[in-house]
Amino acid sequence: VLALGLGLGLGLTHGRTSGGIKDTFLKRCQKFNDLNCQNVWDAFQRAYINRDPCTVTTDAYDPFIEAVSFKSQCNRGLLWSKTKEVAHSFSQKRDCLVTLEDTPLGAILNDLTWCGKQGSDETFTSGCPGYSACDNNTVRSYWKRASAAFADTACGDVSVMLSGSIQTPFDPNSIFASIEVKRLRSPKVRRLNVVLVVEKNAVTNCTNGSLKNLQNVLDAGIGYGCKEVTRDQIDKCSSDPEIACGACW
Ligand code: N1C
Repeated sequence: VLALGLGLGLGLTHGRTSGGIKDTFLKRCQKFNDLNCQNVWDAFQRAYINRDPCTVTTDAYDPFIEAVSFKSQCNRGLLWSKTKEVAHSFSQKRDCLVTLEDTPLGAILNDLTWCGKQGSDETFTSGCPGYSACDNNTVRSYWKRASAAFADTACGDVSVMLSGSIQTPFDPNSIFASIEVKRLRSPKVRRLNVVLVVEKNAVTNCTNGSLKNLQNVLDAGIGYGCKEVTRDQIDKCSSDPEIACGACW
């Protein structure tokens, strides 16, 4: 019993797919009319099938990323870090800003967990190592690779929603800091606008030290702006299409 308990606690059990993730994947994929979803699924699986779930590199997803290439998002790209829920609730209701999850690469895999196992040709959806359990984690490598592809399509003015409820809104360990910012290049990208989401429990503002670091690592020639915007203001704009996007903040 102790061994079983430990096994469960350490996440060593493997849940089998009963077609669950494949069904979800294909259903979400089919909303995008121009995709051959069976091919897309095959390319996706090839990244991690029959591999130890801690040895999947970002490159493993290259064929999948290529199968789902997407258009560039001039002046509409919305990045986020620690603000997933508010960023998506806004971008899903308003067309003026687009997150990775509004494109096939993000929409198909949002909130899913998957991994393979050496010696098996199945996809597992439980018992996969946790997000921070290992460097070449199957799911983490995917978000790193997809985020890089999304940042590569950014051009013009780019927005990022960061959280004013934490001490380090620009967290060097985040995907936003470690992957996306580095791929924003002048002159293709003109400006980065930080929307610092301020809720009642706010602990910081646009003078935050980590935001100075953000300005320092931006490619020379990319302009920078920061605005503190209350959660209420964002929600109001999400739900009222009459408000012009440019007047939201
Ligand atoms: O590490 P983060 O955020 O800074 O990553 C966010 C950043 C966004 O700009 C997105 O473009 O990277 C992209 N991205 C996703 O689109 C995404 N969807 C779901 C990164 N991670 C994504 N996830 C999951 O959210 C991922 O599995 C991981 O658990 C979080 C990243 O959250 P974060 O630290 O708030």
